[in-house]
Amino acid sequence: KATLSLEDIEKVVRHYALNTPVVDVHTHLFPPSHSELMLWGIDALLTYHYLVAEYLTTASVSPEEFYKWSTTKQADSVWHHLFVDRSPLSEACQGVITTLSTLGLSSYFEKRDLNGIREWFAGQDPEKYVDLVYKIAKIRYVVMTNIPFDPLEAKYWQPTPATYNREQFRTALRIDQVLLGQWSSLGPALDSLNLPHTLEGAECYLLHWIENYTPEYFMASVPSTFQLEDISGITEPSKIIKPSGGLLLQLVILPLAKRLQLPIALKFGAVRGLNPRLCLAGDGVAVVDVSLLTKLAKDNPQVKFLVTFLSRVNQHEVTVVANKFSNVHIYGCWWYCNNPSIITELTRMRLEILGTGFTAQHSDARVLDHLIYKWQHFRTLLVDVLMPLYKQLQRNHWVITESDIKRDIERLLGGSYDEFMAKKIT
Ligand code: RAT
Ligand code: ZN
Repeated sequence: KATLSLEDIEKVVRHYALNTPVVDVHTHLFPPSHSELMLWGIDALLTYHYLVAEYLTTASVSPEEFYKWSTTKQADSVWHHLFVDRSPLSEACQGVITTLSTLGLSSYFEKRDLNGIREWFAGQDPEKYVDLVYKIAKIRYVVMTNIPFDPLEAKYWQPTPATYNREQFRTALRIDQVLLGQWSSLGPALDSLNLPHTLEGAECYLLHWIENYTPEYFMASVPSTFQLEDISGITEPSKIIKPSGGLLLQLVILPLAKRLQLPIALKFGAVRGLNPRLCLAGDGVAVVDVSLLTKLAKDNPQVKFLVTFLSRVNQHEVTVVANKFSNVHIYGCWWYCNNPSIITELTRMRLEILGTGFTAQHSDARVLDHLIYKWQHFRTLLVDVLMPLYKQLQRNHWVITESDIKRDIERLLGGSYDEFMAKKIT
């Protein structure tokens, strides 16, 4: 084997980090078949909730007033406030600029010509635009977030699912309402299938949607108030009416996950409605107790857990948990951790503890075009994180080939996820 020179290592790492097709394990995207649910284009980009939060902290308009406006008016206002009156320095603003620039629209920048940009998007066909964005961002496939409790979404799946390109979009069964034990949503959902408000009813409901979606995994945001229950004294589970989120997880989700070999993706650390006036833009972050994950992983060795944490403070501890349990797989730098400074630190730390046994990033894209900047920004940072590690190996005479680097980067960008999903655990 011929080892690469330091200079060649740099070239090869850059090439594969920037060009390897990725699996995007968590997004909020929908295919064109889901019409209004598919968000794309400049107005959707400008009204992304990350930007709305940034805008509302300094604009002289109340959240209530802002949310009454049309999307076009909201987008106009965000553009003027954050891109014309100020430089777009934040990561969310940089994302818009990277996206437009990559699409070849930088000629509109000098005049800050939002309407010119709008005209360009108006000329795109949604189906072809998906292909274009996938090509630019080099996406193998994305996993959607499919919420059966949302009637706006459910109508695209029932009675039979809409036709879309299943090679581009895969499904995930999102069950936040279940972990919350939110019977105001669960009740009507179960009623729609004439099911009782019991553990069995909940199981039948989930089985119905698993058959409908054929999901990759269950996904839920773990509420900061979430608690496991003491189930040792429960003799007649079928008699429990409107069980809590803890009971639903312990007596329905975990057994289903084990029986069907369906992993559970858990998201820890979001504080919903930190400022409720901001609606979707109002969620915050909290440091959480990682021992809940450890307990779940230890007590359920035959269930796979995909996990991500929102607080930077939790990252080191959870990486150690993933280093101890083969049924725990870390994915992505989530939301408030999806900033270059934190991505760099997190990815380096994870590599140092886990090698390539994790999924380095997910986009969390809500707008199709997000795939462009979120992946471009991450890929560039990955080059800088990997370089010193390969250089150190090379200095110590470890033979490094192009195919080694290709293999490692493929793992970080989706291969480790595929391996985790496919492996047998006992
Ligand atoms: O990042 C986001 O867009 C958040 O609003 C959340 O949706 C988060 O990613 C989640 O899936 O809970
Ligand atoms: Zn998300």
